[in-house]
Amino acid sequence: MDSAALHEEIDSFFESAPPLKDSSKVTDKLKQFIEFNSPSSGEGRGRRVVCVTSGGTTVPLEQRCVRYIDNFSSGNRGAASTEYFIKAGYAVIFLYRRGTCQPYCRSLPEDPLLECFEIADDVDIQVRQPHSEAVKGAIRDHHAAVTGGLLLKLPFTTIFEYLQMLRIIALSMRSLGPHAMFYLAAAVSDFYVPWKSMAEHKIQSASGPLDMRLMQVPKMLLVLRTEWTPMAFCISFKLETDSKILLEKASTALKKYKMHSVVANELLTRKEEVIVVTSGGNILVHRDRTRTGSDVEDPLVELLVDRHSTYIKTTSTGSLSK
Ligand code: PAZ
Repeated sequence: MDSAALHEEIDSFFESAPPLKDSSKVTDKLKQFIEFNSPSSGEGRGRRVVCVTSGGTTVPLEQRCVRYIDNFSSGNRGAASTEYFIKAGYAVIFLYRRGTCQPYCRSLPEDPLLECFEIADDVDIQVRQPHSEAVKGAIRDHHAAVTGGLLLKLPFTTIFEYLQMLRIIALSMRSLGPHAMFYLAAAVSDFYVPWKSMAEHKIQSASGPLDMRLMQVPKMLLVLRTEWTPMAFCISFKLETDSKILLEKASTALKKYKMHSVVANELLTRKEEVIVVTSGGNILVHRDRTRTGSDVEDPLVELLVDRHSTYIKTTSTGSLSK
């Protein structure tokens, strides 16, 4: 597809999408967060800022949505990576699917409110003993990240919300130049029903089998990379279930969307290992199997932070164009 046709598709996607609720609030929050962490903030922070996307997008089938198509992602990758980026000194914009795994909450039980707390003497609420350390740790680390201006959390549900928010974030991060990074771990829908051709009310089963034509979601990675934030360091993810096609698909994405790296992972082994595909070759990254509870995101983020440092050095000495 040529560039004019792609731009036309993207414009039509945004024009027909339902307007993002609270978009001016989101823009204000981003402005404050980026100014606070910006190298030119004058307050000596000068942190790098990474946008971590996490969780899957939904595709509504009805405007007053009862049914939708979903993309698989628990949000564990994004939540864990956020913690490691913050540990490495980054400020994180966490663009996440509502209801998915959250940073610092990974070691809590699935239903933390009901499982971690109990009522004492019919009056006070207290933490139940086996969970006390995990709850204290989660509250302490989460609070420190948010109040310290290191973590901004922005939720999405649909593909429309996700792409509108990603564009707002990218445009806001432009001023950070090479200090900005995108770590695009969200599982983003490939097909969607355009808002204008979508049924308003719940589709009725009495009308027989459902025939539905889905349009392709325009590929926005190249536009993000070359127009929205052309100096940012960009990492995308590629998930496949068939190992035979994984690396080829990842290296096609690397070239097609001009990514700095593509992290290739298989559904079944994604928590054990990933392969970082770069123009200089592929790097296998696996979790430290000698430590129980270690995360693959630990060495992965370390590698990418290192590469980002090299990128910043080379762009500021002018030896690398974009
Ligand atoms: O969220 P999770 O930890 O369950 O899984 C992470 C992942 C597999 C969604 C992510 O690593 C990924 O590959 N995201 C991109 C998916 C895609 O190819 O669209």
